[in-house]
Amino acid sequence: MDSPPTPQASPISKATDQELANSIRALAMDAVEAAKSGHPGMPMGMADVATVLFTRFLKFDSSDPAWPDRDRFVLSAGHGSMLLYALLYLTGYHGITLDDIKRFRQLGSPCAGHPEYGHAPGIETTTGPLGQGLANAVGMALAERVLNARFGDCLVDHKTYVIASDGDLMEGISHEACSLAGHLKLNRLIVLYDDNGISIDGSTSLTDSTDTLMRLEAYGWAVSRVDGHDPKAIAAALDAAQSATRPVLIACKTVIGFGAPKRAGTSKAHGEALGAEEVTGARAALNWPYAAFEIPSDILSAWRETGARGQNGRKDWGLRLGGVAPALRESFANALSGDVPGGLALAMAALKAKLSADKPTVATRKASEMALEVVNAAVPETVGGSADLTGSNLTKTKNDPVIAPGTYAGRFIHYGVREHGMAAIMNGMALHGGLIPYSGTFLVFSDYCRPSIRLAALMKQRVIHVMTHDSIGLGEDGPTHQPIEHLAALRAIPNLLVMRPADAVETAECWEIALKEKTRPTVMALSRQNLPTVRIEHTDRNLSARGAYLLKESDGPAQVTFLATGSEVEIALAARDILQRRNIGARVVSMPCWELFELQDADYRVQLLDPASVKVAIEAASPFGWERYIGPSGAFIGMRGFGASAPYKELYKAFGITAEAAAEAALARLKKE
Ligand SMILES: Cc1ncc(C[n+]2csc(CCOP(=O)(O)OP(=O)(O)O)c2C)c(N)n1
Ligand SMILES: [Mg+2]
Repeated sequence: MDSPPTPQASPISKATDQELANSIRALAMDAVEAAKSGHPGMPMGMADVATVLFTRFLKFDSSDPAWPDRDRFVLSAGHGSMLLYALLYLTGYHGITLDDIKRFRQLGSPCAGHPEYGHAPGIETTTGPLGQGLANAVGMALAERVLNARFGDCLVDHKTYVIASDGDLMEGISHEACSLAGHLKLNRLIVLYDDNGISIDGSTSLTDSTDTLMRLEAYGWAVSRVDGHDPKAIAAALDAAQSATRPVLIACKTVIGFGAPKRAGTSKAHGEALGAEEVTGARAALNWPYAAFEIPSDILSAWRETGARGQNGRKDWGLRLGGVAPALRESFANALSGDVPGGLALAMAALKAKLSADKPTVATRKASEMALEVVNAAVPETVGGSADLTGSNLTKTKNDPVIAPGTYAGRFIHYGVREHGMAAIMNGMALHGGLIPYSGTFLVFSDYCRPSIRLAALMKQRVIHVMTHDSIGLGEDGPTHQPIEHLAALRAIPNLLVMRPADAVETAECWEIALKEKTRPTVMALSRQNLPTVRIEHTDRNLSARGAYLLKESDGPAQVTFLATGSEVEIALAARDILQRRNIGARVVSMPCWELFELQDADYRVQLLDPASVKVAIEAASPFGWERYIGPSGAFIGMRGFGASAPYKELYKAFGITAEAAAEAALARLKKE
């Protein structure tokens, strides 16, 4: 389509490849020197590769960083952030100025220590935790293919380029993400591997004997090796990559800290300022006689030309968009807007009314499947998946075709047993735009996804994790599979919604909230075991949206408030009945989402928790965090250690998570008063 031409010599006449690359090197050295902290080695080593990529291959237009059909560029080795900041400044993105670069790593500068999504246009994802960017890129490349299948070459036809380091490829997540990319034949994914043989501790030979090319080849990738300081060789490899039928890894042999007289090729170049003497020496060696932060105008204008190189392509794309059928254009715009269709609210209200009338006794994972049937019919952007637990997570609805190698028109991804990769790939899909990824695994394996969930929260991305088998209620699989501390650990992540619905109605409500949350990821903790419908009176209002609400008022003055989530709401209701039979007024508060509750005004929170009443919290998990709601005098009914293997009803009894125990705890505290 409109891929840029790929001539073998730099199309920019005013400056040589070397001058262009040296301007990156100089900015990196100078910024790190000014900050007295940072990583000069990687940008200096990969400057030649980045120059070839940006001047001849990458499809972008710095005046329109959000152009949907731009190529994505991911600097997975985020410690080399100055490479990206230099490129964004030099190519003319509005968002990073020379002054910002002079304030590298200082408070308020978009040039943060590691690239942060949202700090400046052109930063496609937050990187730094090694391996994550590479896995995000797999998600971006997958999203591109899925959207291409929906909207055609005419609107979606771009590539995803990655710069990845030794560390990126050593991380386990790179296995998960790259093996899936190979399986799915994501041939528009092109990784430039900074094969410098150095990491922080010294030579990579200290710890690694992997033949990385053989490894990636075994995953189904096309691999090649080039001298990373030879523009012609780099261009030839990138040229060949354009027509690949598989994902591509180009190992670029480079010298870390290229140009620094003493530190080049050593781990000393990795992560500290070079020092005045070394910087002076590098300037001489690189034949770069200019002052700190000075970029000669002919070199800067050559870079700016590069930044505008994609303008015609972008304009042509705009014309094509204008020329497609209006319905296609509209659905493309809807997908990119990230808004959920207005019809969702009505459809969910109808589902809730039916559920409240039918009162099904179903596991909330089953209720999630029921909700998803409605969601997926109303929201074309959702793309589901599971890490090899599809039949347990129930994330695949009836009419979801599977996304398979070369066949991307589906809506469901078999991620395989790759939880970490799955979560990072989902982040990449969300960052790409146009899709809403959701997935499934067991809640206990949230630990395997946690670094990526944290980054989704940091980047404000809407990804939805369906995590089933959410307590000892899963029964016989035993303590290895029974989450205990996981809810507390997830609740500790800022900007993450942790939802634990009590029944089918709350589950539908939670799905609606998660879909509408454009700037927060959600983990939905769902039961394996059946639960009764507790919301038997229908209201169109989404009660779960307040995070916690009064499910059952007391008869008579309230002396006790039971607080519960998920499968333990049923137990709270039964405990209330025990007390009411003894004429003790007790109310039940369902708390499907603490984070949303914390956002309510103080009046609502105080009233709901009713300071005058004795508080008993019930959750088949760690008590960690409940102190804030029950106070020093309240009681907690839940887990104090790991679970055990047995039928779940026996486990609830054995661990004392029963209505009787909850009622007893309340009575004991009432007596003390
Ligand atoms: C998950 C993770 N672990 C550890 C680090 C700390 N760290 C930053 S860079 C790096 C390794 C550096 O080696 P390499 O990736 O080859 O980068 P180079 O020194 O070649 O630039 C490490 C361990 C990190 N950023 N992320
Ligand atoms: Mg390295």
